[in-house]
Amino acid sequence: MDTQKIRRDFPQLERKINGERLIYFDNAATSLRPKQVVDAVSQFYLHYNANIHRGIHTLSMEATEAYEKAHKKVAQFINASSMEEVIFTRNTTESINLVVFSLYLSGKLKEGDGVVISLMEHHSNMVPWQLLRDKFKIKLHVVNLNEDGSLNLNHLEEILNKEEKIKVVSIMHASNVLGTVNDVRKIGELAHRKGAIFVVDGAQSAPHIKIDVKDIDCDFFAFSGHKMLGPTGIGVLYGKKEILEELEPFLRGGDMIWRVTLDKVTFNKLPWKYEAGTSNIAGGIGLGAAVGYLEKIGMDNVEKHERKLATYALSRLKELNFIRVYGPSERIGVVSFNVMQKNEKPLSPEVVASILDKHGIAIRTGCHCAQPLHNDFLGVRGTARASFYIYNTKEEIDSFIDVLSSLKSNAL
Ligand code: C6P
Repeated sequence: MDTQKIRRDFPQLERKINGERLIYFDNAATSLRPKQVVDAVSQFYLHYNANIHRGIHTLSMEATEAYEKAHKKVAQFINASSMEEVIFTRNTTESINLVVFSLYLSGKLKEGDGVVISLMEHHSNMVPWQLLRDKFKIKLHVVNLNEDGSLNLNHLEEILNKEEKIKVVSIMHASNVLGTVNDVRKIGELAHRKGAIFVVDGAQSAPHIKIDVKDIDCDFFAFSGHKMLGPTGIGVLYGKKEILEELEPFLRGGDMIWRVTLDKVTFNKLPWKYEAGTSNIAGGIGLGAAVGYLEKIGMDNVEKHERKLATYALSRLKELNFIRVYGPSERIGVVSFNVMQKNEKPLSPEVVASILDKHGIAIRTGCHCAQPLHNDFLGVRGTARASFYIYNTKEEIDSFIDVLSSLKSNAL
């Protein structure tokens, strides 16, 4: 993998921030986009802009073909059986909401039924299920974590053995705070043994790890385009065909119908049954280009590169005894930490981030949309987080460590 060659595709990396060359370590929030993705989007807008599935004129057919081709590319990327199993949404959040409300509307979840999530979940895989709990009396069970930030599989088994009516297990593949990669094959096995539907939040795994939905054997897999070089406003929900056929769509209107009378509606074929209204056509085409870009590099190479960076960052951070790092040693390229003061309280992560920003280094701070994880497990209000991607280098990590080192004498 030629990182220097890859970097040339990302003009934003040339930017100077506060007089310093940008070091972009905020990839878990959103990645940068290569020229190839921006070009694919602008080609659509400049040369064959038209609505899809609605015209027989040349432009509409070209746009339809490109949009459908993007579904096919994504299907291949995650090893889905066909594009019928690939629904384009706005993002992971919308994908999970689609699952939640389609299951409820279809009567797959009723009062007294149970859903299992975990304490490490992002709000996107927590708040929609809480709505079912609060409004429709669905029971919500939360799996605890082990001390090192891995999922407590014994606790999951305990819940599945004890509770009779568990209908859904919905767990993240990789944590946006701890970097933990969950054993989704094992979790899926346990869920299916119970007869439950298995939903995976893949927002932090699809950009970084080769995904094979058949191998995971999940029923749903949700992810976002903008974290994997694609445009914002485009996301994916993979669903097993037989389940998608059976469920009712919750977003309704144009394009998702086959026939409408004043009394009755029949739905369009998959995946359009779940894509109501005019789609984010340019976004879908851009996502297709992003997937093509990643495939050229090879997802195994992407993962190897990031794990190397994460291991290097962890070893360098260990040199700084005033830094507390959260999460297990085996992880994807996400490192959350706090700078500890002499009084054992963390220095505000926002102060740490603004000092890094002065040196052109972009990281994220706060609770990363995982407040229960911070409050009930980490015991801190927030953390600072560096997250890596294909264009990041060890040298950038060295610069990051240099700035952090200076905090010992300057800030504490
Ligand atoms: N996490 C982060 O900085 P959306 O916003 O819908 O594209 O993705 C939501 C989401 C769901 N699950 C996980 C594990 C995630 O990490 C995210 C997004 C970003 O950590 C923004 S909060």
